[in-house]
Amino acid sequence: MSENNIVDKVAQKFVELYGNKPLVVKSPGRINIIGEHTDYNEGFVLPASIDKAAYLAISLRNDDEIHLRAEDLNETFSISLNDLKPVNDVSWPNYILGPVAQFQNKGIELKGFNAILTSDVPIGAGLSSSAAVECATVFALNELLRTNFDRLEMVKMAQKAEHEYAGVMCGIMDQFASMMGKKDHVIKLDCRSFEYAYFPFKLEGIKILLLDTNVKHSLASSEYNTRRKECNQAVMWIKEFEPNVHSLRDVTEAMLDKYVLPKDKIIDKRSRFIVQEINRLLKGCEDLQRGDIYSLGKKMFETHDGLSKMYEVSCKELDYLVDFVRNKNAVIGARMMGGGFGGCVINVVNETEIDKLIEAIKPAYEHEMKLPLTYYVASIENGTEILSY
Ligand code: GAF
Repeated sequence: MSENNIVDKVAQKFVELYGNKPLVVKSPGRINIIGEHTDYNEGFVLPASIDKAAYLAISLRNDDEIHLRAEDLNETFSISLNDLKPVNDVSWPNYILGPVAQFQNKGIELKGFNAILTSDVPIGAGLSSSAAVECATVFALNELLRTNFDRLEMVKMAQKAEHEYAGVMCGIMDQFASMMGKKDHVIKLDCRSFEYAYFPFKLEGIKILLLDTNVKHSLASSEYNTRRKECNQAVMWIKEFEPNVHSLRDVTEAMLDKYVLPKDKIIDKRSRFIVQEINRLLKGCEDLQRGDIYSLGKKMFETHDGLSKMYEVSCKELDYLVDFVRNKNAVIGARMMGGGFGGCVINVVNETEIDKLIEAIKPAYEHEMKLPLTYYVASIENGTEILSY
């Protein structure tokens, strides 16, 4: 469905249900070219917002009630502002309530509201469907309550919402990409200083193809939090001898050899991947600046191998897809994307070869994994914006 149709449909439904015209905010999902699990280690990432987004239609009420509807699930949920807390039995309201709590935490006087959510970001595909909803909610409330937070502050509020209401101790990448995206550009973000630069990413004859495994293994969020702890443990060990080290961003492989490897092989593997990945991204940005997409593509395969064998956040479905496209002319670079344990493989591909590739890989995957393979050609679009008032 086109964006205009989505907005018309959600606005019309809103009028039917609540009797007034809503504000409609769109916030997109994201891809990440390279730099995975580096954000919470104060490294760099290279994401972009895409043409799949969450849409929130919303208007304030005159009381303390919050009335929510998830249009795609045909579910509703209500709560009072005075009783705000994470919900246990369903997850989607948390991506709206978490952001509301951030306004409360800042001492802002809130009002109740009605909202309808609809989204075409596939859930569990590693495209940040949850960050998209969080960013749409923060942005919409900032507008309606006239709180004037800047985009970076809103990114931080959306990230905190994920920590507190979804229980995933995520880094800043997903919310930053959703909020700050720019059409046809990737964002090189320094996750320590929050300095960022846009790099053009629109190459003649080259497309981004997302292959969705349609699997999300349940250990995704618990393993995510475990990886964070493993990285922190390595930093603690190194810090004892190297006081200027604050995060894996400051660490070299020589330091890992000296202080981490002798103590714990697993923690060494995890942190070594991060140290290598930060360097790989920096070199990958140089490739992009030189227009050498083939060199960047090679690094994407290296990233996948590191995520699979060292960081151990891949799974057999993701590995199958990456191995299938390895050494195929159609594919310049491919790797699993996002937190891991399922979701999408991002492929940088030659446009003319896409149909042939799908014809080969779809039946092979479906036969081997007994799961459907879905695919999207993603375009890079602007970040969070108001679509209608
Ligand atoms: C998830 C998290 F939300 C991000 O912050 C990031 O750490 C990513 O996994 C891995 O790079 O999407």
